[in-house]
Amino acid sequence: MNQDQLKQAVARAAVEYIKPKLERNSIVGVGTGSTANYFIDYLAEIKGFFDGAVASSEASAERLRQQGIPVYDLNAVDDICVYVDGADEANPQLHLIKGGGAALTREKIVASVADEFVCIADGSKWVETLGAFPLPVEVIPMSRSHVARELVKLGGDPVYRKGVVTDNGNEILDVHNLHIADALSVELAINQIVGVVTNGLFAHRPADVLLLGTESGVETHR
Ligand code: ABF
Repeated sequence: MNQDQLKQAVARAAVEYIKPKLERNSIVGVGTGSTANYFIDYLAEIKGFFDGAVASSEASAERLRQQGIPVYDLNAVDDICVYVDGADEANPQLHLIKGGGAALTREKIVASVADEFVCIADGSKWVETLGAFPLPVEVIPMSRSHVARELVKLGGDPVYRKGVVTDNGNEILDVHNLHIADALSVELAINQIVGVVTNGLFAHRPADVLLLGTESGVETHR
């Protein structure tokens, strides 16, 4: 199977995984990216089983609407039973790097509200130690150079993602060469830099379940 087929397999597995948990009034949190896009397409097949969705990006909201799934503002819902989203890296503790698609802030918000976070990823995302994938950091535009200097003090090499403006009107720094042995500490340290909106480490709110697409099938990690 190629990478795309592995993404489809985990997206399909996620729909099967969440289906028994859904009730007519359930709201599903939906992430961003190519794996999440497959999930949206398969989710449409069971749209009678739940009420609607909260999306982590404008792009996913648009795709959900096109599939006939009602999209709610997060402020209009009390509860999200499950959030399904992809990742750029995942380790055995189910700590993640996310944000390659620049949607990390909304992803972290929806993940923090959800009762359960189901991560879906092809096997290329599985790592022992996070950090080979550059860590995305969303910054308030006027603080970009200041935040970059502080990230250098933490041992990283930040690169401005030129031409990208997030759904929140902010900018992204991608931090290279971080060997993240202690994701909990690094997540906190970066959050402490003034001007940082969010960083792409999901360690304090890791995935609850990871559905990982491999050649031998979809593995479930908890
Ligand atoms: C989002 O999509 C991310 O946080 C991550 O950056 C990305 C994964 O992309 P893909 O599913 O296209 O590999 O979930």
